[in-house]
Amino acid sequence: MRITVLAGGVGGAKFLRGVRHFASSNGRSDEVTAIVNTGDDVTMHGLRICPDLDSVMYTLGGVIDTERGWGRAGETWRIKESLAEYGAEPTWFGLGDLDIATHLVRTQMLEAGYPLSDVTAALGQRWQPGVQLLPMSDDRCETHVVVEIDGARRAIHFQEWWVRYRAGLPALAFVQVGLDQAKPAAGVLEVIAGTDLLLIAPSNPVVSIDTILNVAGIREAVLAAPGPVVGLSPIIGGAPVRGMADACLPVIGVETSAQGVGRFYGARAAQGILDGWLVHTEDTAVVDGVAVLARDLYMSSDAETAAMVADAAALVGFDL
Ligand code: FO1
Repeated sequence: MRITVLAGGVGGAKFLRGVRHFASSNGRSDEVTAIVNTGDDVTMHGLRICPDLDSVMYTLGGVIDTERGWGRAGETWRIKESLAEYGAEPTWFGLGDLDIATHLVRTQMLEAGYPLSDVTAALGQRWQPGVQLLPMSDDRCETHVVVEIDGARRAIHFQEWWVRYRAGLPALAFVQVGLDQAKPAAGVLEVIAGTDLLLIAPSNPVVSIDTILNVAGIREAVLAAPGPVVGLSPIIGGAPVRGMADACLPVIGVETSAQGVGRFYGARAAQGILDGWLVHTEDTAVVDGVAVLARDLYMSSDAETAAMVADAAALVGFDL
Protein backbone atom coordinates (compact mmCIF):
# COMPACT_ATOMS: atom_id res chain seq x y z
CA MET A 1 0.00 0.00 0.00
CA ARG A 2 1.48 3.38 -0.99
CA ILE A 3 0.19 6.74 0.22
CA THR A 4 1.64 9.71 -1.65
CA VAL A 5 1.24 13.33 -0.58
CA LEU A 6 1.79 16.48 -2.67
CA ALA A 7 2.95 19.06 -0.15
CA GLY A 8 4.39 22.51 0.30
CA GLY A 9 5.99 23.91 3.43
CA VAL A 10 4.46 24.70 6.79
CA GLY A 11 0.93 23.32 6.35
CA GLY A 12 2.18 20.41 4.30
CA ALA A 13 4.76 19.50 6.93
CA LYS A 14 2.18 19.43 9.72
CA PHE A 15 -0.17 17.38 7.54
CA LEU A 16 2.60 14.87 6.85
CA ARG A 17 3.03 14.27 10.58
CA GLY A 18 -0.61 13.16 10.61
CA VAL A 19 -0.24 11.00 7.49
CA ARG A 20 2.76 9.32 9.13
CA HIS A 21 0.66 8.76 12.26
CA PHE A 22 -2.19 7.32 10.17
CA ALA A 23 0.15 4.94 8.31
CA SER A 24 2.05 3.76 11.39
CA SER A 25 -1.15 3.24 13.42
CA ASN A 26 -2.28 0.97 10.58
CA GLY A 27 1.01 -0.92 10.54
CA ARG A 28 2.06 0.70 7.25
CA SER A 29 4.74 3.06 8.48
CA ASP A 30 7.13 2.51 5.56
CA GLU A 31 4.70 3.27 2.77
CA VAL A 32 4.34 7.06 2.66
CA THR A 33 6.03 9.34 0.12
CA ALA A 34 5.93 13.14 0.10
CA ILE A 35 6.48 14.95 -3.21
CA VAL A 36 7.55 18.38 -2.04
CA ASN A 37 7.48 21.79 -3.74
CA THR A 38 10.88 23.22 -4.66
CA GLY A 39 9.58 26.42 -6.26
CA ASP A 40 10.56 28.33 -3.10
CA ASP A 41 14.21 27.23 -3.48
CA VAL A 42 16.81 29.97 -3.60
CA THR A 43 20.57 30.49 -3.57
CA MET A 44 21.72 33.06 -1.00
CA HIS A 45 25.23 33.84 0.22
CA GLY A 46 26.36 31.01 -2.06
CA LEU A 47 24.15 28.45 -0.28
CA ARG A 48 21.34 26.45 -1.86
CA ILE A 49 18.25 26.71 0.32
CA CYS A 50 15.17 24.46 -0.06
CA PRO A 51 12.59 25.94 2.35
CA ASP A 52 9.72 23.48 1.86
CA LEU A 53 11.93 20.37 1.87
CA ASP A 54 13.59 21.68 5.04
CA SER A 55 10.29 22.57 6.74
CA VAL A 56 9.06 19.03 6.04
CA MET A 57 12.36 17.40 7.08
CA TYR A 58 12.70 19.42 10.30
CA THR A 59 9.00 19.03 11.20
CA LEU A 60 9.01 15.25 10.70
CA GLY A 61 12.40 15.11 12.44
CA GLY A 62 10.94 16.91 15.45
CA VAL A 63 13.34 19.88 15.37
CA ILE A 64 11.27 22.55 13.62
CA ASP A 65 10.71 25.91 15.28
CA THR A 66 6.95 25.52 15.66
CA GLU A 67 6.40 29.25 16.14
CA ARG A 68 7.96 30.22 12.81
CA GLY A 69 7.08 27.04 10.96
CA TRP A 70 10.51 27.11 9.34
CA GLY A 71 14.10 26.69 10.53
CA ARG A 72 15.38 24.96 13.63
CA ALA A 73 14.15 25.18 17.21
CA GLY A 74 16.70 26.83 19.52
CA GLU A 75 18.21 28.67 16.55
CA THR A 76 20.86 31.40 16.90
CA TRP A 77 21.65 34.09 14.34
CA ARG A 78 25.37 34.89 14.88
CA ILE A 79 26.35 34.28 11.24
CA LYS A 80 23.41 36.34 9.98
CA GLU A 81 24.45 39.22 12.25
CA SER A 82 28.05 38.97 11.16
CA LEU A 83 27.05 38.91 7.47
CA ALA A 84 25.00 42.06 8.07
CA GLU A 85 28.02 43.74 9.70
CA TYR A 86 29.91 43.10 6.47
CA GLY A 87 26.99 44.65 4.62
CA ALA A 88 26.55 41.35 2.78
CA GLU A 89 23.15 41.37 1.07
CA PRO A 90 20.52 40.12 1.42
CA THR A 91 20.16 40.99 5.08
CA TRP A 92 16.36 40.53 5.00
CA PHE A 93 16.50 36.71 4.79
CA GLY A 94 16.84 34.89 8.13
CA LEU A 95 19.64 32.32 7.91
CA GLY A 96 20.05 30.57 11.27
CA ASP A 97 23.37 29.07 12.39
CA LEU A 98 22.00 25.51 12.76
CA ASP A 99 20.10 25.83 9.47
CA ILE A 100 23.28 26.88 7.66
CA ALA A 101 24.78 23.44 8.36
CA THR A 102 21.98 21.93 6.26
CA HIS A 103 22.60 24.40 3.44
CA LEU A 104 26.37 23.82 3.53
CA VAL A 105 25.97 20.03 3.25
CA ARG A 106 23.35 20.40 0.51
CA THR A 107 25.41 22.93 -1.47
CA GLN A 108 28.55 20.80 -1.29
CA MET A 109 26.68 17.66 -2.44
CA LEU A 110 25.00 19.53 -5.30
CA GLU A 111 28.35 20.96 -6.37
CA ALA A 112 29.80 17.44 -6.28
CA GLY A 113 27.12 16.49 -8.83
CA TYR A 114 24.53 14.72 -6.69
CA PRO A 115 20.93 15.40 -7.76
CA LEU A 116 18.67 17.10 -5.23
CA SER A 117 16.73 13.86 -4.67
CA ASP A 118 19.95 12.12 -3.52
CA VAL A 119 20.88 15.12 -1.37
CA THR A 120 17.43 15.07 0.24
CA ALA A 121 17.73 11.35 1.01
CA ALA A 122 21.20 11.92 2.50
CA LEU A 123 20.03 14.78 4.74
CA GLY A 124 17.08 12.62 5.76
CA GLN A 125 19.48 9.95 7.07
CA ARG A 126 20.15 12.29 9.98
CA TRP A 127 16.57 13.32 10.73
CA GLN A 128 14.76 10.01 9.99
CA PRO A 129 11.52 11.72 8.85
CA GLY A 130 9.72 8.36 8.67
CA VAL A 131 8.40 9.09 5.16
CA GLN A 132 10.22 9.16 1.82
CA LEU A 133 10.92 12.77 0.81
CA LEU A 134 11.14 13.55 -2.91
CA PRO A 135 11.64 16.99 -4.45
CA MET A 136 9.17 17.63 -7.27
CA SER A 137 12.19 18.11 -9.57
CA ASP A 138 15.99 17.77 -9.46
CA ASP A 139 16.13 20.79 -11.78
CA ARG A 140 15.89 24.42 -10.70
CA CYS A 141 12.35 25.70 -11.17
CA GLU A 142 12.11 28.80 -8.99
CA THR A 143 8.88 30.73 -8.50
CA HIS A 144 9.21 34.41 -9.35
CA VAL A 145 6.61 37.08 -8.82
CA VAL A 146 5.90 39.83 -11.36
CA VAL A 147 5.45 43.10 -9.47
CA GLU A 148 5.53 46.78 -10.29
CA ILE A 149 8.30 48.76 -8.56
CA ASP A 150 8.80 52.48 -9.31
CA GLY A 151 6.42 52.17 -12.25
CA ALA A 152 8.40 49.35 -13.86
CA ARG A 153 7.39 45.69 -14.04
CA ARG A 154 9.93 43.28 -12.61
CA ALA A 155 10.05 39.58 -11.77
CA ILE A 156 11.48 39.17 -8.29
CA HIS A 157 12.28 35.87 -6.58
CA PHE A 158 9.41 34.44 -4.55
CA GLN A 159 11.53 34.69 -1.38
CA GLU A 160 12.06 38.41 -1.91
CA TRP A 161 8.33 38.92 -2.42
CA TRP A 162 7.39 36.68 0.51
CA VAL A 163 10.04 37.66 3.06
CA ARG A 164 11.36 41.10 2.12
CA TYR A 165 8.00 42.52 1.02
CA ARG A 166 5.78 40.23 3.18
CA ALA A 167 3.72 39.61 0.00
CA GLY A 168 2.73 43.28 0.36
CA LEU A 169 3.61 44.16 -3.24
CA PRO A 170 0.61 43.23 -5.41
CA ALA A 171 1.58 40.19 -7.45
CA LEU A 172 0.69 40.59 -11.12
CA ALA A 173 1.68 37.02 -12.05
CA PHE A 174 3.65 34.01 -10.86
CA VAL A 175 6.34 32.59 -13.15
CA GLN A 176 8.25 29.33 -12.60
CA VAL A 177 11.70 30.15 -14.00
CA GLY A 178 13.18 26.96 -15.46
CA LEU A 179 9.84 25.18 -15.80
CA ASP A 180 10.34 24.57 -19.53
CA GLN A 181 13.45 22.48 -18.78
CA ALA A 182 12.42 20.96 -15.45
CA LYS A 183 11.70 17.23 -15.26
CA PRO A 184 10.15 15.30 -12.38
CA ALA A 185 12.79 14.14 -9.91
CA ALA A 186 13.96 10.53 -10.06
CA GLY A 187 11.20 8.30 -8.75
CA VAL A 188 8.38 10.85 -8.75
CA LEU A 189 6.38 9.51 -11.71
CA GLU A 190 6.99 5.90 -10.65
CA VAL A 191 5.75 6.59 -7.11
CA ILE A 192 2.59 8.30 -8.39
CA ALA A 193 1.95 5.42 -10.82
CA GLY A 194 2.16 2.99 -7.89
CA THR A 195 0.11 5.06 -5.46
CA ASP A 196 -3.00 3.58 -3.80
CA LEU A 197 -4.14 6.83 -2.16
CA LEU A 198 -2.92 10.26 -3.29
CA LEU A 199 -3.42 13.17 -0.89
CA ILE A 200 -3.20 16.89 -1.69
CA ALA A 201 -1.94 18.57 1.51
CA PRO A 202 -3.56 21.80 2.77
CA SER A 203 -0.67 23.79 1.28
CA ASN A 204 -0.71 26.96 -0.79
CA PRO A 205 -2.71 25.94 -3.91
CA VAL A 206 -0.82 28.35 -6.17
CA VAL A 207 2.86 28.50 -5.18
CA SER A 208 3.03 24.97 -3.77
CA ILE A 209 0.47 22.50 -5.17
CA ASP A 210 0.02 23.98 -8.67
CA THR A 211 3.79 24.52 -8.85
CA ILE A 212 4.30 20.78 -8.35
CA LEU A 213 1.57 19.89 -10.88
CA ASN A 214 3.11 22.18 -13.50
CA VAL A 215 6.34 20.13 -13.66
CA ALA A 216 6.17 18.22 -16.97
CA GLY A 217 4.33 14.92 -16.57
CA ILE A 218 3.23 15.26 -12.94
CA ARG A 219 -0.31 16.52 -13.59
CA GLU A 220 -0.79 13.77 -16.17
CA ALA A 221 0.57 11.18 -13.72
CA VAL A 222 -1.89 12.32 -11.04
CA LEU A 223 -4.75 12.08 -13.56
CA ALA A 224 -3.68 8.51 -14.40
CA ALA A 225 -2.96 7.48 -10.79
CA PRO A 226 -4.51 4.06 -10.03
CA GLY A 227 -5.91 5.12 -6.65
CA PRO A 228 -8.23 7.93 -5.61
CA VAL A 229 -7.02 11.52 -5.09
CA VAL A 230 -8.30 13.49 -2.10
CA GLY A 231 -7.44 17.05 -1.14
CA LEU A 232 -7.83 19.04 2.07
CA SER A 233 -8.80 22.69 1.87
CA PRO A 234 -6.10 25.13 3.04
CA ILE A 235 -8.79 27.80 3.34
CA ILE A 236 -10.76 27.61 6.58
CA GLY A 237 -13.57 30.05 7.27
CA GLY A 238 -12.66 31.91 4.11
CA ALA A 239 -9.00 32.48 5.02
CA PRO A 240 -5.73 30.53 5.08
CA VAL A 241 -4.77 29.23 8.52
CA ARG A 242 -1.16 30.39 7.91
CA GLY A 243 0.81 31.68 5.00
CA MET A 244 -0.54 33.91 2.32
CA ALA A 245 -2.71 31.84 0.00
CA ASP A 246 -5.12 34.80 0.07
CA ALA A 247 -2.39 36.93 -1.53
CA CYS A 248 -1.86 34.33 -4.26
CA LEU A 249 -5.30 33.01 -5.24
CA PRO A 250 -6.72 36.31 -6.58
CA VAL A 251 -3.66 36.64 -8.85
CA ILE A 252 -4.83 33.58 -10.79
CA GLY A 253 -8.50 34.53 -10.53
CA VAL A 254 -9.46 31.93 -7.94
CA GLU A 255 -11.86 32.76 -5.12
CA THR A 256 -10.29 32.53 -1.66
CA SER A 257 -12.66 29.86 -0.38
CA ALA A 258 -12.80 26.11 0.12
CA GLN A 259 -15.12 25.95 -2.90
CA GLY A 260 -12.88 28.18 -5.00
CA VAL A 261 -9.81 26.04 -4.39
CA GLY A 262 -11.77 22.80 -4.87
CA ARG A 263 -13.01 24.04 -8.24
CA PHE A 264 -9.52 25.25 -9.14
CA TYR A 265 -8.17 21.73 -8.56
CA GLY A 266 -11.20 20.29 -10.37
CA ALA A 267 -12.58 16.79 -10.76
CA ARG A 268 -10.43 14.05 -12.26
CA ALA A 269 -13.41 13.17 -14.47
CA ALA A 270 -13.04 16.67 -15.95
CA GLN A 271 -9.24 16.65 -16.35
CA GLY A 272 -8.81 18.03 -12.84
CA ILE A 273 -7.07 16.19 -10.02
CA LEU A 274 -9.70 15.48 -7.33
CA ASP A 275 -12.01 12.59 -6.50
CA GLY A 276 -12.64 13.89 -2.97
CA TRP A 277 -12.39 17.27 -1.20
CA LEU A 278 -12.40 17.89 2.56
CA VAL A 279 -13.58 21.29 3.74
CA HIS A 280 -13.80 22.73 7.25
CA THR A 281 -17.13 22.58 9.11
CA GLU A 282 -17.69 26.34 8.66
CA ASP A 283 -17.26 26.09 4.90
CA THR A 284 -19.31 24.62 2.09
CA ALA A 285 -18.25 23.57 -1.39
CA VAL A 286 -19.97 22.20 -4.44
CA VAL A 287 -17.47 20.83 -6.94
CA ASP A 288 -18.95 18.93 -9.90
CA GLY A 289 -17.69 15.35 -9.99
CA VAL A 290 -16.01 15.57 -6.60
CA ALA A 291 -17.24 14.03 -3.33
CA VAL A 292 -17.14 16.72 -0.62
CA LEU A 293 -16.98 16.17 3.15
CA ALA A 294 -17.17 18.91 5.78
CA ARG A 295 -15.24 18.14 8.98
CA ASP A 296 -12.93 19.89 11.41
CA LEU A 297 -9.69 20.59 9.53
CA TYR A 298 -7.68 22.24 12.32
CA MET A 299 -4.57 20.06 12.67
CA SER A 300 -4.58 20.26 16.49
CA SER A 301 -2.63 17.00 16.91
CA ASP A 302 -1.08 14.23 14.82
CA ALA A 303 -3.95 11.95 15.88
CA GLU A 304 -6.52 14.54 14.78
CA THR A 305 -4.78 14.96 11.41
CA ALA A 306 -4.64 11.16 11.09
CA ALA A 307 -8.42 11.11 11.63
CA MET A 308 -8.76 13.54 8.71
CA VAL A 309 -6.77 11.10 6.57
CA ALA A 310 -9.06 8.25 7.65
CA ASP A 311 -12.10 10.35 6.69
CA ALA A 312 -10.48 11.26 3.36
CA ALA A 313 -9.89 7.58 2.59
CA ALA A 314 -13.45 6.63 3.61
CA LEU A 315 -14.88 9.46 1.48
CA VAL A 316 -13.52 7.80 -1.66
CA GLY A 317 -14.10 4.24 -0.47
CA PHE A 318 -10.41 3.52 0.04
CA ASP A 319 -9.69 0.61 2.39
CA LEU A 320 -6.18 0.17 3.76
N1 FO1 B 1 10.35 33.07 6.12
C1 FO1 B 1 10.25 34.34 6.61
O1 FO1 B 1 9.13 34.85 6.73
N2 FO1 B 1 11.36 35.06 6.97
C2 FO1 B 1 12.62 34.57 6.84
O2 FO1 B 1 13.60 35.25 7.16
C3 FO1 B 1 12.76 33.22 6.37
C4 FO1 B 1 14.01 32.60 6.25
C5 FO1 B 1 14.07 31.26 5.86
C6 FO1 B 1 15.29 30.57 5.85
C7 FO1 B 1 15.35 29.23 5.50
C8 FO1 B 1 14.16 28.56 5.16
O3 FO1 B 1 14.21 27.24 4.84
C9 FO1 B 1 12.93 29.21 5.17
C10 FO1 B 1 12.88 30.56 5.51
N3 FO1 B 1 11.65 31.23 5.55
C11 FO1 B 1 11.57 32.51 6.01
C12 FO1 B 1 10.41 30.55 5.08
C13 FO1 B 1 10.39 30.62 3.56
O4 FO1 B 1 10.19 31.94 3.13
C14 FO1 B 1 9.30 29.69 2.95
O5 FO1 B 1 9.48 29.66 1.59
C15 FO1 B 1 7.87 30.14 3.33
O6 FO1 B 1 7.66 29.81 4.62
C16 FO1 B 1 6.83 29.47 2.44
O7 FO1 B 1 6.93 28.08 2.57
